[in-house]
Formats: sequence, structure tokens, C-alpha cells
Amino acid sequence: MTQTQPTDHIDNMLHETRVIEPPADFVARARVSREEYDRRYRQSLDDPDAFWTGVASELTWTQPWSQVLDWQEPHARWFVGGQTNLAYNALDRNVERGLGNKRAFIWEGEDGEVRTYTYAELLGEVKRAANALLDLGVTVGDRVTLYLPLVPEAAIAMLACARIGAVHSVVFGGFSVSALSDRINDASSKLLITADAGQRRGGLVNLKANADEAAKSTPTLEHILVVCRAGCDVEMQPDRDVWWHEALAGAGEEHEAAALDSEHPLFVLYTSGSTGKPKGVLHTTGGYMVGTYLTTGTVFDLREDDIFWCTADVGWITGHSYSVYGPLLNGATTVLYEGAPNHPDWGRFWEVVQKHRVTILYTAPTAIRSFMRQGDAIPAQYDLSSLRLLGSVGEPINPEAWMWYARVIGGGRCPVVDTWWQTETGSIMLTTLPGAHASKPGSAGLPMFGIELAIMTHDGQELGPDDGGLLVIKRPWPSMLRTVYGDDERYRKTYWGEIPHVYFAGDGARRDADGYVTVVGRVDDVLNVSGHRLGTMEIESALVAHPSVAEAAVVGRPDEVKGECVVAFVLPQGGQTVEPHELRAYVTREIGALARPDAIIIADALPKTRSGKIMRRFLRQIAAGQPIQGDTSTLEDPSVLERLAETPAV
Ligand code: 6R9
Repeated sequence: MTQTQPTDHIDNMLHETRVIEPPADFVARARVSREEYDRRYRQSLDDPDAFWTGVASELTWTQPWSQVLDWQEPHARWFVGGQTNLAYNALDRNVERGLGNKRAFIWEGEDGEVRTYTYAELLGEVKRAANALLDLGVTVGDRVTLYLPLVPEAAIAMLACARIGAVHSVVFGGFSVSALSDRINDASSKLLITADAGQRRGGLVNLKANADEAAKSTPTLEHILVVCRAGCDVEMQPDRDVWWHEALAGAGEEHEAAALDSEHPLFVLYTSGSTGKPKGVLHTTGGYMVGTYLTTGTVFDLREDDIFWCTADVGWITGHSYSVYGPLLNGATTVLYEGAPNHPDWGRFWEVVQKHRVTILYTAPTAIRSFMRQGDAIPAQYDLSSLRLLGSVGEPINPEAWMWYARVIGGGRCPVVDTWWQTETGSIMLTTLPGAHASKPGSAGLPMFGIELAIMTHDGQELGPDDGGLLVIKRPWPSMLRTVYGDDERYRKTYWGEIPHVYFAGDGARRDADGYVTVVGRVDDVLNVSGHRLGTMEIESALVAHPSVAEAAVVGRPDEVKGECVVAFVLPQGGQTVEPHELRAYVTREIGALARPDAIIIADALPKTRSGKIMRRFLRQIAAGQPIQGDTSTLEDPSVLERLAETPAV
């Protein structure tokens, strides 16, 4: 790295001008060189059939496709007519090519327990789990909800579903009972896989108790399969509940992966949108497989002896694509860590890196900023010399955090890739390739192969260099979402209806003269709190469901560590008093702790237009403690703003 000065305080991405060349020795060994990127990128756009045929042919298909892409806007079918199995490609294929004794997973529990699985062992477990699912009556196309801590069984269950053609829907273990039951009902899941409890910061999260509560209102559920993680004494309902270990012990050892159509649904993953309830983003088999395979190998410059650690929980898309599917498809060794980054202390991540000799670390800006706050002395106590490449994902990374990550964690020798993508895109869309491109801290970089993007105005005008606008994608790509589960109209409207003929990502961005794209953040009513997407409407509906709340408006406020935090303006029901702690507990119960408001402002009125629309723009300014800017004349009562600005948050 040419520039590893201590960070200065120019921390504004719009004025960031540093350019950091990748280290020469990294460039010399890189899987993709600059010329190679240029050549392959050009081919991917000029002759996409040839390009994608080349990538997909590196994997095993039981029946070849007859057409690479069938695009009937806004619906894409990739590798049409082809048949394959993702779990086969992730496991059997690697065993067949001699990787049977290679470690697939190194799992570490929060309590320090370590379990490893070779490819052959993992395949054996997945075959048994596949048979156990079949024994419970799960068949091809059925939905299975997973509500688990980050234990190996979570990945095994995902792979077992993929192996038999059941559609998994992973619900993050931090979500509440009602969030869980809503997701089970939306997918009409037949089976729920959970654990007795998860371990978090030394305490227990009683997942089974939540599952029991949720199951009271989920008529489609037939069974609950329970992983014994914490050895808790949980109530098992006869006929309905089955222990995971017993089901697997009783299941057959042999299982042949089902040959599935390329467009067979692989999973649903719920994510927040700007309106209404969370959307079930649907991904299918062939395209998702090809997208995660390609990006994991090239973006992370993966080689035989790498130890790859993506710190995301499998409850999020990053965990799906880069803790489980992408690394396994590449035959890599992956670390899974169950716990929190600060348990028992802020050295925990670095202890994991040191202990398992992690070579590639992929984590989120919010974690990096938290570490940065704790100072350089903590990571300095650990041997981080095994690291050779660092990645960032989930939200914009501010240049100061980028520089700290490169200097303190990467020792000035590791390139940093800032990867932009979404639950909907399935795999990485924008990044620099570590041995091919210079980095510009704060800017994600260039499009991945096959990704053609533009920055546009709302009315579809393409903008030139340095103009801020909306990030759109101009053609389909293999790992794109196929629809919103059960609501194709919402799919059309949300992603292809904002601007004609392009995919609308919901992010604002700008591109510089070198083609580097800087993603600034959401342009819709979606907050990004510690890298997790939350809809303001979702939190508002949780708040107004409380009996003492008449109205609520939620906005984001910039936060040094979380990126954004939740600020709620709450109007009490006539004459009632609102207890802030009660509201926080209520939101936690309705959605989960990640949605709990950081600040609550009890208001006597909200700023509304004459037609009754809440002007969130002004609320954002008030929440951030900024002076009110903009035209207030459309407000029914502009004096509301002053009163709100003077009301202290609680
Ligand atoms: C993978 C993931 C997607 C939203 C996305 C954007 C933000 C993610 C980013 C980034 C700037 C990056 N985002 N990565 N913004 N730079 N490198 O995070 O998926 O949970 O669906 O969130 O996150 O706003 O639209 P998801």
C-alpha cells in the first residue's frame, strides 16, 4: 500500500481524494489482473451468453441449459432448461475432486467450543439431514423456516433444503415472536427448524420458547425440529416437536441430490422495504449459484489455502452468499463464529483471526467503527499476520474507518474491498478487485462482471461523472431476485416500476470520471442501522399498535458507530402518558432489539402538509439537531417544527 498515514480528518466522502494502489506482491499473484478484468468485463457485456456459459460450465449440471437468458421484463430465467443442484456443487463435487479431507467449516461457539467439518463430513451430515427432512414429510418446493443461532446445523439445514429442493427461509435469531410468525405465515412453511437456545454475550436467547409462541398462530406448521445447542430443558410437544440429533440419527446415510430446474426456488429471505411488511425476496437455483460462485472466487481472490471468514450471521443475505454458498462452491475453508464481537471483550474477533489463521476477513463498517473506538491497542495484542485481504459490506464505509481497517487490522499490507450489493442482488455488484484496481476509500468501486449500471434522475435521465442520482442496473444478472414471494405486483412496482426498464436499487450514488461508484445511502424510507435494513413504516406500525400511542413517525439520525440510528416522534393518545422504556420494550417485542428506538421525542403534533402527509425531511433535520432548511410553507402549522426542535429526546 502506498499510503497508510494515520487518518486525517477529511472524513467527507464527497471530498475524499485518496487513491491507494494495491501492494505489488498482491498484484503479482492476483487471480484477476487489471487487463483480465477489462477483458472479461467487456466480454460479459458484449457477449453475455459466452461469458456466463464459461462461468456456469465450471460447475456441474445434470442437464445442460438450452438458453442462457430468457428476459421477459421484469422476469428473468437464467440457464433455461438446465438442471443442477446447489448442494451437490457445494459438497459432492468438491469431494469428487479430491477435497474430501479439506476443512469446509471451522465453527467456533461463543463459549470457545470449536468444531470442524471436512467436506466429506459435511456432505455426510447434509445427506442425513436431507433424509430427516424427507422423513418429516418435507418435499420438493415445500418451505422450511430456520430460526437458529449461528451453529453448523444452520448451514447444514440450508444445504439439506437445497439438496431436496425445499425452499429455505432463514429468520435471524434476533427477531421477535411476531416477526417470526409473520414470516412463517407469509411463506406457509411446513417445518420450522430452531434450537433450544442461542448464546449471545454470555446469556441465552430462548429460541424454542419464541418458536412455541409463534407456532400458536402458524396453521401451516406441521413440525418443529429442535437443535440442542445449549442443553436447555425445553418443552417438546409430542407429535409436533422432534430433536434434530434424534431425527438425524434415525435417518438414512445415503442421499442422491435432486436434479432441479435452474429456476427452481432456492430460498426466500425477508428484507425491509419502504412500505408495509417485509418482502420475501425469492432467489432461484442456477443463477444464484453461478453469481455467488463467481464473486466469491474473484472478489476475494480465493486460493487453495485460504481461511475465509465472513462475520455475518446466516440470518442475512451476506451470511447466505459468503458464509455458506459462495465459499463452499469454491471449495474454500470457512470460519463460522457464533457470538458477539465484544464477548468476552473487544479482542474476540482478533483472537478468532489469530487462532484459526484467518487469511480473508469480510465484515461490516459498523463493527469496524466499534473496534476503532476501542483503540489500536486491542488488535495490537494479537497476531494478525495471517490476514492478506479485507472486505467491507452492509453500508457505506467512511474513509476514516476504511483507513483504520487497512492500517490497524490489515497492517498496511492487505487490500480492502468495499462491496456494494443487496439481499435482492444475491451477490456482489460493485467492488474493486483486490489485485486489479486501486482503492478510493469510501467508494465501492467498479461493476462486477455482467453488471451494467447507471446513475439516473427520477425521470430516467442518465447522469454524467460526479452528478449525484439514483443507482440503477440496466440489464438482468444471474443472481438477481426473481420476485417478491407471493406478491409479484410488489416486485414489479418496487424494482422495475420506479424508472422504466431498469432495476431500481433504492440507493443514491455518484460515479467519478474513472468509473468508481460511491453509494451514499438509501433514498427511500429504509434505515440502515448497523448494516441491518429496517423500514421506518415497520417501526411506526409497531409503535402505533401500542395503546397509548396515537401517531408515530420514525426517521434515521446519523450515528458514529451504527451508521444510522432510530429516532421516533410519538404522539400520545389523548391524555395518556407514554413511558419511553415501555415503548422500547414494545418495539423489541414486536420486531426485535435491532429496531429499538435510540431516541424518542414525545410530540403534541407532527409536521404535516395540508393533505395530511408527514414531512419526514423536517423530522430528519430535527433529529440530527440541524437547523430547519427548506420550504415550510406547505405545512399546515409550521410552528410545530419549533416546538419539536425544543423538545428534548428521551
Ligand atoms: C449485502 C447487504 C442492502 C443495502 C444497500 C445499501 C447498503 C450494502 C454497501 C451499502 C454502501 C456498501 N449497502 N453494502 N452501501 N456501500 N458497500 O448489505 O444487503 O441487507 O439487503 O442491504 O445496504 O443501502 O441497498 P442488505
